Amino acid sequence: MEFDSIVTNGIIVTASDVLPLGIEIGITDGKISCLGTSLPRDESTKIIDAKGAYITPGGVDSHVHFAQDNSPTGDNFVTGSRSAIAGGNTTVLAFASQLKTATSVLPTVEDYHTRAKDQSYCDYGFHLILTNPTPEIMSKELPILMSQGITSVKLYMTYEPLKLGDAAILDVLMSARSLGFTTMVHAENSDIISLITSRLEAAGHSEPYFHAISRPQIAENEATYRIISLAELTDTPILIVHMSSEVAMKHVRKAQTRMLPIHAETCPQYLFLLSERLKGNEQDPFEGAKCVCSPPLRHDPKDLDAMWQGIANGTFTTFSSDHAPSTYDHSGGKKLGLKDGIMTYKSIPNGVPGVETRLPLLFSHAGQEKTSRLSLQRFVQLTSSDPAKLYGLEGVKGNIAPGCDADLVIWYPENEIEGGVVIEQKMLHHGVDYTPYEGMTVRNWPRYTILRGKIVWDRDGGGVVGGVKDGQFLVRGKGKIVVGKMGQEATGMLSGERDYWR
Ligand code: DUC
Ligand code: ZN
Ligand code: ZN
Repeated sequence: MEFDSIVTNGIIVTASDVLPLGIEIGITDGKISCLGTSLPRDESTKIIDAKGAYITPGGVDSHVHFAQDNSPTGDNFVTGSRSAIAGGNTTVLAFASQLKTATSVLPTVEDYHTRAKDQSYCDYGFHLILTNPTPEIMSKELPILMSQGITSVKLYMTYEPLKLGDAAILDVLMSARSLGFTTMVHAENSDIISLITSRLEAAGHSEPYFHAISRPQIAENEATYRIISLAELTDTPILIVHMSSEVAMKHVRKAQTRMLPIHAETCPQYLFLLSERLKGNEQDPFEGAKCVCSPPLRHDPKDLDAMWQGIANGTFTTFSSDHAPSTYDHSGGKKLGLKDGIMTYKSIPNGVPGVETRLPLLFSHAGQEKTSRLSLQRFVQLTSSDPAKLYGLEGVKGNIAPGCDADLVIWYPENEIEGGVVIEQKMLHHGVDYTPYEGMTVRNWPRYTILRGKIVWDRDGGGVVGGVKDGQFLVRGKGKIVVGKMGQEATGMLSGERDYWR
Protein backbone atom coordinates (compact mmCIF):
# COMPACT_ATOMS: atom_id res chain seq x y z
CA MET A 1 0.00 0.00 0.00
CA GLU A 2 1.31 3.43 -0.88
CA PHE A 3 0.68 6.48 1.24
CA ASP A 4 0.97 10.13 0.32
CA SER A 5 2.04 10.80 3.87
CA ILE A 6 2.60 9.09 7.17
CA VAL A 7 2.23 10.68 10.57
CA THR A 8 4.68 8.96 12.85
CA ASN A 9 5.96 9.01 16.43
CA GLY A 10 2.83 10.28 18.13
CA ILE A 11 0.29 9.20 20.75
CA ILE A 12 -3.07 8.96 19.00
CA VAL A 13 -6.10 9.84 21.08
CA THR A 14 -9.59 8.87 19.97
CA ALA A 15 -12.97 9.03 21.69
CA SER A 16 -12.30 5.62 23.20
CA ASP A 17 -8.54 5.13 23.44
CA VAL A 18 -5.11 6.56 24.01
CA LEU A 19 -3.04 4.38 21.70
CA PRO A 20 0.54 3.41 22.51
CA LEU A 21 3.29 5.70 21.25
CA GLY A 22 4.33 4.85 17.74
CA ILE A 23 1.15 3.80 15.95
CA GLU A 24 1.41 5.49 12.58
CA ILE A 25 -1.29 7.07 10.44
CA GLY A 26 -1.16 6.36 6.73
CA ILE A 27 -2.83 9.02 4.59
CA THR A 28 -3.89 8.66 0.97
CA ASP A 29 -5.90 11.18 -1.06
CA GLY A 30 -6.71 13.20 2.03
CA LYS A 31 -8.16 10.26 3.92
CA ILE A 32 -6.82 8.05 6.65
CA SER A 33 -6.17 4.75 4.95
CA CYS A 34 -4.81 2.81 7.89
CA LEU A 35 -3.27 2.87 11.34
CA GLY A 36 -0.35 0.55 11.98
CA THR A 37 3.28 0.11 12.83
CA SER A 38 6.21 0.42 10.46
CA LEU A 39 4.01 1.47 7.56
CA PRO A 40 5.72 1.06 4.18
CA ARG A 41 7.24 4.23 2.73
CA ASP A 42 9.57 5.32 -0.01
CA GLU A 43 11.35 8.54 -0.88
CA SER A 44 8.12 10.10 -2.17
CA THR A 45 6.22 9.56 1.09
CA LYS A 46 5.93 12.70 3.19
CA ILE A 47 6.76 11.92 6.82
CA ILE A 48 5.25 14.10 9.52
CA ASP A 49 7.03 13.57 12.83
CA ALA A 50 4.83 14.14 15.89
CA LYS A 51 7.91 14.02 18.12
CA GLY A 52 6.19 11.94 20.80
CA ALA A 53 3.27 14.34 21.20
CA TYR A 54 -0.46 13.70 21.38
CA ILE A 55 -2.40 13.55 18.14
CA THR A 56 -6.11 14.32 18.34
CA PRO A 57 -8.75 14.57 15.62
CA GLY A 58 -9.10 17.97 13.95
CA GLY A 59 -11.47 20.06 16.05
CA VAL A 60 -15.11 20.23 15.02
CA ASP A 61 -16.40 23.53 16.36
CA SER A 62 -20.11 23.04 15.93
CA HIS A 63 -21.19 26.52 16.99
CA VAL A 64 -19.57 29.59 15.47
CA HIS A 65 -20.98 32.83 14.09
CA PHE A 66 -19.15 34.07 11.01
CA ALA A 67 -20.32 36.72 8.54
CA GLN A 68 -23.72 37.20 10.12
CA ASP A 69 -25.54 40.49 9.63
CA ASN A 70 -25.87 41.03 13.37
CA SER A 71 -22.09 41.04 13.89
CA PRO A 72 -20.73 42.99 10.92
CA THR A 73 -17.57 44.23 12.61
CA GLY A 74 -15.86 40.97 13.54
CA ASP A 75 -15.20 37.89 11.49
CA ASN A 76 -16.09 36.96 7.98
CA PHE A 77 -15.28 33.45 6.77
CA VAL A 78 -11.71 34.33 5.84
CA THR A 79 -10.69 35.66 9.24
CA GLY A 80 -12.91 33.34 11.26
CA SER A 81 -11.72 30.16 9.58
CA ARG A 82 -8.11 31.36 9.67
CA SER A 83 -8.46 31.70 13.41
CA ALA A 84 -10.14 28.28 13.53
CA ILE A 85 -7.22 26.41 11.96
CA ALA A 86 -4.66 28.26 14.09
CA GLY A 87 -6.51 26.80 17.08
CA GLY A 88 -6.65 23.24 15.74
CA ASN A 89 -10.06 23.17 14.07
CA THR A 90 -10.64 21.57 10.70
CA THR A 91 -14.42 21.92 10.67
CA VAL A 92 -16.72 24.72 11.73
CA LEU A 93 -20.49 24.75 11.69
CA ALA A 94 -21.71 28.31 11.27
CA PHE A 95 -25.21 29.75 10.90
CA ALA A 96 -27.39 30.95 8.07
CA SER A 97 -29.93 33.21 9.70
CA GLN A 98 -33.49 33.71 8.51
CA LEU A 99 -34.92 37.22 8.82
CA LYS A 100 -38.33 37.23 10.55
CA THR A 101 -39.82 38.78 7.45
CA ALA A 102 -38.43 36.14 5.09
CA THR A 103 -41.01 33.71 3.78
CA SER A 104 -38.44 31.53 2.04
CA VAL A 105 -35.15 30.35 3.52
CA LEU A 106 -33.63 29.07 0.28
CA PRO A 107 -32.31 32.51 -0.76
CA THR A 108 -31.01 32.99 2.79
CA VAL A 109 -28.96 29.83 2.54
CA GLU A 110 -27.75 30.74 -0.96
CA ASP A 111 -26.61 34.09 0.39
CA TYR A 112 -24.62 32.44 3.18
CA HIS A 113 -23.04 30.06 0.67
CA THR A 114 -21.68 33.06 -1.20
CA ARG A 115 -20.30 34.45 2.07
CA ALA A 116 -18.27 31.27 2.57
CA LYS A 117 -17.42 29.78 -0.82
CA ASP A 118 -13.70 29.95 -1.58
CA GLN A 119 -13.25 31.98 1.56
CA SER A 120 -12.60 29.32 4.16
CA TYR A 121 -9.38 27.81 5.44
CA CYS A 122 -11.29 24.88 6.97
CA ASP A 123 -14.27 22.75 6.05
CA TYR A 124 -17.62 24.20 7.01
CA GLY A 125 -21.34 23.63 7.17
CA PHE A 126 -24.40 25.62 8.14
CA HIS A 127 -27.15 25.34 10.69
CA LEU A 128 -30.28 27.26 9.76
CA ILE A 129 -31.58 29.77 12.31
CA LEU A 130 -35.35 29.59 12.02
CA THR A 131 -37.16 32.72 13.13
CA ASN A 132 -40.32 32.30 11.07
CA PRO A 133 -41.00 28.60 10.43
CA THR A 134 -43.98 28.86 8.09
CA PRO A 135 -45.78 25.64 7.04
CA GLU A 136 -44.40 26.13 3.52
CA ILE A 137 -40.81 26.36 4.77
CA MET A 138 -41.19 23.37 7.04
CA SER A 139 -42.89 21.09 4.55
CA LYS A 140 -41.23 22.10 1.28
CA GLU A 141 -37.94 23.87 1.97
CA LEU A 142 -36.55 21.93 4.91
CA PRO A 143 -36.51 18.66 2.93
CA ILE A 144 -34.65 20.46 0.13
CA LEU A 145 -32.09 21.86 2.54
CA MET A 146 -31.64 18.48 4.13
CA SER A 147 -30.92 16.94 0.75
CA GLN A 148 -28.29 19.67 0.32
CA GLY A 149 -26.59 18.79 3.59
CA ILE A 150 -28.07 21.35 5.94
CA THR A 151 -29.49 19.03 8.55
CA SER A 152 -29.80 21.14 11.68
CA VAL A 153 -31.69 24.22 12.82
CA LYS A 154 -31.35 26.61 15.73
CA LEU A 155 -34.33 28.10 17.56
CA TYR A 156 -34.36 30.97 20.04
CA MET A 157 -36.68 31.19 23.03
CA THR A 158 -35.60 34.79 23.64
CA TYR A 159 -34.69 37.99 21.68
CA GLU A 160 -37.58 39.83 20.04
CA PRO A 161 -36.35 39.55 16.43
CA LEU A 162 -35.53 35.87 16.75
CA LYS A 163 -37.70 34.18 19.34
CA LEU A 164 -40.38 31.59 18.80
CA GLY A 165 -43.29 30.90 21.14
CA ASP A 166 -44.07 27.40 22.37
CA ALA A 167 -46.61 26.76 19.60
CA ALA A 168 -44.08 27.46 16.87
CA ILE A 169 -41.40 25.48 18.70
CA LEU A 170 -43.75 22.51 18.93
CA ASP A 171 -44.43 22.70 15.19
CA VAL A 172 -40.70 22.68 14.48
CA LEU A 173 -40.12 19.76 16.84
CA MET A 174 -42.88 17.77 15.16
CA SER A 175 -41.28 18.29 11.78
CA ALA A 176 -37.82 17.56 13.17
CA ARG A 177 -39.21 14.28 14.38
CA SER A 178 -40.54 13.32 10.98
CA LEU A 179 -37.78 14.75 8.78
CA GLY A 180 -34.86 13.90 11.06
CA PHE A 181 -33.07 17.24 11.34
CA THR A 182 -31.28 18.15 14.56
CA THR A 183 -32.77 20.97 16.64
CA MET A 184 -30.56 23.31 18.67
CA VAL A 185 -32.24 25.59 21.18
CA HIS A 186 -31.21 28.81 22.92
CA ALA A 187 -33.04 28.39 26.22
CA GLU A 188 -33.72 31.53 28.26
CA ASN A 189 -37.10 32.84 29.40
CA SER A 190 -37.73 35.98 27.37
CA ASP A 191 -40.34 37.55 29.66
CA ILE A 192 -38.19 37.21 32.78
CA ILE A 193 -35.41 39.02 30.96
CA SER A 194 -37.77 41.75 29.68
CA LEU A 195 -39.25 42.38 33.09
CA ILE A 196 -35.88 42.75 34.81
CA THR A 197 -34.47 44.77 31.93
CA SER A 198 -37.20 47.39 32.04
CA ARG A 199 -37.00 47.67 35.83
CA LEU A 200 -33.20 47.99 35.70
CA GLU A 201 -33.60 50.67 33.07
CA ALA A 202 -36.08 52.58 35.21
CA ALA A 203 -33.67 52.40 38.13
CA GLY A 204 -30.82 53.71 35.98
CA HIS A 205 -28.74 50.52 36.05
CA SER A 206 -27.40 50.25 32.54
CA GLU A 207 -23.68 49.41 32.83
CA PRO A 208 -22.43 46.14 31.28
CA TYR A 209 -22.45 44.37 34.66
CA PHE A 210 -26.25 44.61 34.72
CA HIS A 211 -26.39 42.39 31.67
CA ALA A 212 -25.70 39.49 34.07
CA ILE A 213 -28.30 40.75 36.54
CA SER A 214 -30.91 40.93 33.78
CA ARG A 215 -30.59 37.26 32.86
CA PRO A 216 -30.52 35.28 36.11
CA GLN A 217 -30.02 31.53 36.22
CA ILE A 218 -33.75 31.03 36.80
CA ALA A 219 -34.40 32.34 33.27
CA GLU A 220 -32.20 29.59 31.86
CA ASN A 221 -33.58 27.08 34.33
CA GLU A 222 -37.23 27.63 33.38
CA ALA A 223 -36.61 27.64 29.63
CA THR A 224 -34.44 24.54 29.85
CA TYR A 225 -37.10 22.62 31.73
CA ARG A 226 -39.72 23.84 29.26
CA ILE A 227 -37.82 22.86 26.12
CA ILE A 228 -37.03 19.45 27.59
CA SER A 229 -40.76 19.02 28.29
CA LEU A 230 -41.66 19.98 24.72
CA ALA A 231 -39.02 17.61 23.37
CA GLU A 232 -40.27 14.83 25.63
CA LEU A 233 -43.87 15.43 24.59
CA THR A 234 -43.02 15.23 20.91
CA ASP A 235 -40.36 12.52 21.29
CA THR A 236 -37.77 14.65 19.51
CA PRO A 237 -34.00 14.83 20.13
CA ILE A 238 -32.67 18.31 20.91
CA LEU A 239 -29.41 20.00 21.81
CA ILE A 240 -29.54 22.89 24.25
CA VAL A 241 -26.78 25.29 23.28
CA HIS A 242 -24.37 27.31 25.43
CA MET A 243 -25.49 26.12 28.86
CA SER A 244 -24.16 28.13 31.77
CA SER A 245 -25.80 27.12 35.01
CA GLU A 246 -26.03 24.10 37.25
CA VAL A 247 -29.76 24.36 37.94
CA ALA A 248 -30.50 24.17 34.23
CA MET A 249 -27.89 21.48 33.62
CA LYS A 250 -29.52 19.30 36.27
CA HIS A 251 -32.69 19.10 34.16
CA VAL A 252 -30.57 17.79 31.31
CA ARG A 253 -28.87 15.25 33.54
CA LYS A 254 -32.18 14.05 34.90
CA ALA A 255 -33.64 13.70 31.41
CA GLN A 256 -30.56 11.79 30.26
CA THR A 257 -30.89 9.45 33.24
CA ARG A 258 -34.35 8.66 31.89
CA MET A 259 -32.73 7.94 28.51
CA LEU A 260 -34.41 10.89 26.80
CA PRO A 261 -32.42 12.14 23.78
CA ILE A 262 -31.52 15.49 25.36
CA HIS A 263 -28.10 16.81 24.42
CA ALA A 264 -26.34 19.83 25.82
CA GLU A 265 -23.48 22.11 24.90
CA THR A 266 -21.30 24.36 26.97
CA CYS A 267 -18.57 26.79 25.97
CA PRO A 268 -15.21 28.05 27.26
CA GLN A 269 -16.67 31.24 28.73
CA TYR A 270 -18.79 29.20 31.15
CA LEU A 271 -15.76 27.24 32.37
CA PHE A 272 -13.31 30.11 32.75
CA LEU A 273 -15.04 33.50 33.19
CA LEU A 274 -17.19 35.06 35.91
CA SER A 275 -19.58 38.02 35.93
CA GLU A 276 -17.04 40.25 37.69
CA ARG A 277 -15.45 40.50 34.24
CA LEU A 278 -18.42 42.62 33.21
CA LYS A 279 -17.29 45.37 35.55
CA GLY A 280 -15.11 47.94 33.89
CA ASN A 281 -11.92 49.35 35.29
CA GLU A 282 -10.65 52.83 36.04
CA GLN A 283 -9.03 53.33 32.66
CA ASP A 284 -12.03 51.96 30.78
CA PRO A 285 -15.31 51.70 32.68
CA PHE A 286 -16.94 50.14 29.58
CA GLU A 287 -14.44 47.29 29.20
CA GLY A 288 -16.88 44.76 30.67
CA ALA A 289 -18.72 44.96 27.34
CA LYS A 290 -16.08 42.57 25.98
CA CYS A 291 -17.61 39.81 28.10
CA VAL A 292 -21.29 40.42 27.37
CA CYS A 293 -22.68 37.12 26.16
CA SER A 294 -25.92 35.22 26.62
CA PRO A 295 -26.59 33.37 28.80
CA PRO A 296 -24.40 35.71 30.82
CA LEU A 297 -21.31 34.89 32.81
CA ARG A 298 -22.35 33.62 36.22
CA HIS A 299 -21.33 35.00 39.59
CA ASP A 300 -19.66 32.28 41.62
CA PRO A 301 -16.62 30.03 41.10
CA LYS A 302 -18.95 27.18 42.09
CA ASP A 303 -20.88 27.88 38.89
CA LEU A 304 -17.74 27.18 36.89
CA ASP A 305 -17.08 24.00 38.88
CA ALA A 306 -20.55 22.73 38.07
CA MET A 307 -19.92 23.17 34.35
CA TRP A 308 -16.61 21.33 34.70
CA GLN A 309 -18.48 18.50 36.33
CA GLY A 310 -20.86 18.31 33.36
CA ILE A 311 -17.84 18.27 31.05
CA ALA A 312 -16.26 15.35 32.88
CA ASN A 313 -19.33 13.24 33.60
CA GLY A 314 -20.84 13.22 30.11
CA THR A 315 -23.79 15.59 30.61
CA PHE A 316 -22.41 17.78 27.85
CA THR A 317 -22.22 16.28 24.41
CA THR A 318 -20.42 19.17 22.77
CA PHE A 319 -17.97 21.86 23.82
CA SER A 320 -18.20 24.65 21.25
CA SER A 321 -16.78 28.13 21.14
CA ASP A 322 -19.98 30.03 20.27
CA HIS A 323 -17.47 32.34 18.59
CA ALA A 324 -19.50 35.55 18.29
CA PRO A 325 -17.31 38.21 16.78
CA SER A 326 -18.01 41.84 17.58
CA THR A 327 -15.09 44.22 17.57
CA TYR A 328 -14.77 46.07 20.88
CA ASP A 329 -13.46 49.42 19.73
CA HIS A 330 -15.92 50.02 16.93
CA SER A 331 -19.07 52.12 16.79
CA GLY A 332 -20.85 49.22 15.07
CA GLY A 333 -19.47 46.61 17.47
CA LYS A 334 -19.48 46.46 21.26
CA LYS A 335 -19.45 50.27 21.37
CA LEU A 336 -23.04 50.30 20.16
CA GLY A 337 -23.59 50.23 23.92
CA LEU A 338 -21.64 53.44 24.56
CA LYS A 339 -23.09 56.71 23.30
CA ASP A 340 -21.98 60.13 24.55
CA GLY A 341 -20.40 58.49 27.58
CA ILE A 342 -23.62 56.66 28.53
CA MET A 343 -23.33 52.88 28.84
CA THR A 344 -26.36 50.82 27.79
CA TYR A 345 -25.79 47.09 28.18
CA LYS A 346 -28.97 46.34 26.20
CA SER A 347 -27.37 47.71 23.05
CA ILE A 348 -24.11 45.76 23.33
CA PRO A 349 -23.91 42.93 20.76
CA ASN A 350 -23.92 39.59 22.50
CA GLY A 351 -21.11 37.09 22.46
CA VAL A 352 -17.38 36.55 22.85
CA PRO A 353 -14.74 35.36 20.40
CA GLY A 354 -13.11 32.00 21.06
CA VAL A 355 -12.77 29.72 18.03
CA GLU A 356 -8.95 29.78 18.27
CA THR A 357 -8.65 29.35 22.02
CA ARG A 358 -11.33 26.65 22.51
CA LEU A 359 -9.11 23.60 22.07
CA PRO A 360 -6.00 24.85 23.91
CA LEU A 361 -8.12 25.98 26.88
CA LEU A 362 -9.80 22.61 27.30
CA PHE A 363 -6.74 20.55 26.41
CA SER A 364 -4.90 22.29 29.27
CA HIS A 365 -7.15 20.42 31.68
CA ALA A 366 -7.28 17.09 29.85
CA GLY A 367 -4.94 14.29 30.76
CA GLN A 368 -4.21 11.20 32.71
CA GLU A 369 -3.07 12.88 35.94
CA LYS A 370 -5.11 13.03 39.12
CA THR A 371 -5.35 16.78 38.74
CA SER A 372 -6.78 16.57 35.22
CA ARG A 373 -10.36 17.77 34.97
CA LEU A 374 -11.24 15.43 32.11
CA SER A 375 -9.73 12.47 30.34
CA LEU A 376 -8.09 12.81 26.95
CA GLN A 377 -10.85 10.65 25.48
CA ARG A 378 -13.52 13.01 26.87
CA PHE A 379 -11.58 15.87 25.29
CA VAL A 380 -11.90 14.17 21.91
CA GLN A 381 -15.57 13.31 22.43
CA LEU A 382 -16.51 16.87 23.35
CA THR A 383 -14.46 18.73 20.80
CA SER A 384 -14.67 16.56 17.72
CA SER A 385 -16.19 13.08 17.71
CA ASP A 386 -19.55 13.77 19.35
CA PRO A 387 -20.29 17.01 17.47
CA ALA A 388 -19.45 15.09 14.29
CA LYS A 389 -21.93 12.35 15.21
CA LEU A 390 -24.65 14.71 16.37
CA TYR A 391 -24.47 16.82 13.21
CA GLY A 392 -24.26 14.13 10.57
CA LEU A 393 -20.51 13.87 9.99
CA GLU A 394 -19.80 10.49 11.52
CA GLY A 395 -17.30 8.48 9.51
CA VAL A 396 -16.01 11.67 7.87
CA LYS A 397 -14.92 14.00 10.65
CA GLY A 398 -13.99 13.81 14.31
CA ASN A 399 -12.21 10.47 14.40
CA ILE A 400 -8.80 9.00 13.65
CA ALA A 401 -9.86 5.87 11.85
CA PRO A 402 -9.58 4.38 8.37
CA GLY A 403 -11.95 6.05 5.91
CA CYS A 404 -12.19 9.33 7.79
CA ASP A 405 -10.84 12.59 6.47
CA ALA A 406 -7.21 12.98 7.56
CA ASP A 407 -8.00 15.89 9.85
CA LEU A 408 -5.53 15.97 12.72
CA VAL A 409 -4.06 18.14 15.41
CA ILE A 410 -0.49 17.44 16.43
CA TRP A 411 0.29 19.06 19.76
CA TYR A 412 3.72 19.81 21.21
CA PRO A 413 5.36 17.06 23.23
CA GLU A 414 4.22 17.51 26.83
CA ASN A 415 6.38 19.99 28.73
CA GLU A 416 8.22 21.07 25.59
CA ILE A 417 6.71 24.53 25.86
CA GLU A 418 8.23 25.65 29.11
CA GLY A 419 5.77 27.68 31.14
CA GLY A 420 3.01 27.02 28.60
CA VAL A 421 1.57 29.57 26.17
CA VAL A 422 0.22 32.87 27.41
CA ILE A 423 -2.86 33.82 25.41
CA GLU A 424 -2.57 37.29 23.96
CA GLN A 425 -4.71 39.09 21.44
CA LYS A 426 -1.66 39.84 19.30
CA MET A 427 -0.97 36.16 18.63
CA LEU A 428 -4.51 35.33 17.49
CA HIS A 429 -5.78 35.25 13.92
CA HIS A 430 -9.40 36.40 14.24
CA GLY A 431 -10.75 39.73 13.05
CA VAL A 432 -11.82 40.81 16.52
CA ASP A 433 -9.69 43.23 18.52
CA TYR A 434 -9.63 41.40 21.86
CA THR A 435 -9.78 38.04 23.55
CA PRO A 436 -11.56 37.54 26.86
CA TYR A 437 -8.76 35.09 27.77
CA GLU A 438 -5.97 37.68 27.58
CA GLY A 439 -3.13 36.73 29.93
CA MET A 440 -4.35 33.19 30.68
CA THR A 441 -1.77 30.44 30.32
CA VAL A 442 -2.47 27.17 28.53
CA ARG A 443 -0.12 24.24 28.70
CA ASN A 444 0.01 23.39 25.01
CA TRP A 445 -1.00 24.58 21.56
CA PRO A 446 -1.57 22.88 18.21
CA ARG A 447 1.81 22.61 16.50
CA TYR A 448 0.23 21.37 13.29
CA THR A 449 -3.33 21.39 12.04
CA ILE A 450 -3.85 18.98 9.17
CA LEU A 451 -6.90 19.27 6.92
CA ARG A 452 -7.59 16.29 4.66
CA GLY A 453 -3.91 15.38 4.73
CA LYS A 454 -2.57 18.88 4.11
CA ILE A 455 -0.75 20.87 6.77
CA VAL A 456 -2.69 24.14 7.02
CA TRP A 457 -1.27 25.42 10.31
CA ASP A 458 2.43 25.04 11.12
CA ARG A 459 3.11 27.07 14.23
CA ASP A 460 6.88 27.00 13.86
CA GLY A 461 7.00 27.01 10.09
CA GLY A 462 5.03 29.99 8.86
CA GLY A 463 1.86 29.82 10.93
CA VAL A 464 -1.12 29.77 8.58
CA VAL A 465 0.16 27.87 5.56
CA GLY A 466 -3.20 26.82 4.14
CA GLY A 467 -5.27 28.88 1.76
CA VAL A 468 -8.75 30.35 1.67
CA LYS A 469 -9.83 27.84 -0.95
CA ASP A 470 -8.83 24.82 1.15
CA GLY A 471 -12.13 24.67 3.02
CA GLN A 472 -15.03 22.78 1.48
CA PHE A 473 -18.74 22.93 2.20
CA LEU A 474 -19.77 19.76 4.02
CA VAL A 475 -22.88 18.01 2.78
CA ARG A 476 -23.92 16.53 6.10
CA GLY A 477 -26.11 13.51 6.62
CA LYS A 478 -28.77 13.23 9.29
CA GLY A 479 -27.42 13.63 12.78
CA LYS A 480 -27.20 10.68 15.11
CA ILE A 481 -28.61 10.55 18.62
CA VAL A 482 -25.60 10.46 20.93
CA VAL A 483 -27.44 10.34 24.25
CA GLY A 484 -30.64 8.40 25.05
CA LYS A 485 -33.15 7.20 22.49
CA MET A 486 -36.44 8.05 20.85
CA GLY A 487 -39.61 6.04 21.15
CA GLN A 488 -40.40 6.41 24.82
CA GLU A 489 -43.74 7.55 26.22
CA ALA A 490 -43.72 10.97 27.84
CA THR A 491 -44.16 11.04 31.61
CA GLY A 492 -47.66 9.89 32.52
CA MET A 493 -48.65 8.85 29.00
CA LEU A 494 -50.14 5.49 28.28
CA SER A 495 -48.32 3.22 25.91
CA GLY A 496 -49.26 4.28 22.36
CA GLU A 497 -51.15 7.34 23.58
CA ARG A 498 -49.30 9.63 21.18
CA ASP A 499 -50.65 7.67 18.25
CA TYR A 500 -54.05 9.38 18.73
CA TRP A 501 -52.58 12.71 17.70
CA ARG A 502 -49.38 12.13 15.85
N1 DUC B 1 -26.60 33.19 21.23
C1 DUC B 1 -25.63 32.63 20.58
O1 DUC B 1 -25.77 31.50 20.13
N2 DUC B 1 -24.47 33.26 20.41
C2 DUC B 1 -24.22 34.55 20.87
C3 DUC B 1 -25.29 35.17 21.63
C4 DUC B 1 -26.52 34.40 21.75
O2 DUC B 1 -27.48 34.84 22.35
ZN1 ZN C 1 -27.87 31.56 21.48
ZN1 ZN D 1 -24.16 31.28 19.25
